[in-house]
Amino acid sequence: MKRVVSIQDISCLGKCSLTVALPIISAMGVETCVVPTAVLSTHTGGFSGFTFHDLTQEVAPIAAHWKKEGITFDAIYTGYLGSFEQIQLVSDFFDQFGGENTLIYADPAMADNGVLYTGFTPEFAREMGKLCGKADVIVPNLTEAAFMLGEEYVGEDYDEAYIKGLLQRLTGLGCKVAVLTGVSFEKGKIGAMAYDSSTGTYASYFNEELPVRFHGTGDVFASACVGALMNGKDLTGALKIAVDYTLECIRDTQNDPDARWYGVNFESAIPMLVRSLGR
Ligand code: PXL
Repeated sequence: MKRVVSIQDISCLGKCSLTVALPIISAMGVETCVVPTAVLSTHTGGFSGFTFHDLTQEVAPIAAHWKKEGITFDAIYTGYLGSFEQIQLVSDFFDQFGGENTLIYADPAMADNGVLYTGFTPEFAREMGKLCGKADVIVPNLTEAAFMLGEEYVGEDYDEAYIKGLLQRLTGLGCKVAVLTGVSFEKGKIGAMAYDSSTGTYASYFNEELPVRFHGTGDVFASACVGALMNGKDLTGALKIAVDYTLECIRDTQNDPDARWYGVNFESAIPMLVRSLGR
């Protein structure tokens, strides 16, 4: 069985970060270890008065213990990080546990729709860009990509040439593969496009775009995509599984009269995700 470690916060309610990564990657038949970087009562997207308990001081001791135990990982999956210090610690974690047999997979979860999430600055985004430069695969959305590169966010006004250029500039940060999420070239279709700088090839996959937006879909996509890669899928296959699953989650949420505004019904779509692996 493959073993992934996910390093990000745990938002106790709100369906994002570790409460999404753990169930999704586990359901895909992959052991999921965690390094919780902070405990929040909820995510920061739309709640006010959330609690925040920083766990930065735990990261190095957890890593040291695992090192002593001789633990290795097939992938290191990083998500939302709360400070420059955490970025540095995660960079150190890559140095300690990275290697030929370990996929470093970074989701620079920090922005959407042209704006940074509460508490982040453009300087933080550039630092996250440096961390992404150490990864094998990164999965930003268009806003995160622009902030990491210090570029203007172009909104929905772009074409395929722009996305290809953006992907190349992202791999210029140092990562091997860049995946852009939330890409749409055609009304009613949305998906992901990737560039593998080691082969100079692009991959993409699109499916239906529903006229709704929910919080947490980036984390759902990132978790399903790394789970698919750990199941031996190639890049195109992983994009397909992650896009189709994210769409199914959004559809289930849209069709649920009791759906909560703060996340998607990723749970009800898990059987579909597992079937899509063909296991
Ligand atoms: O979904 C990314 C995420 C993770 N963790 C926290 C967040 C967010 C997005 O808002 O606030 C704490």
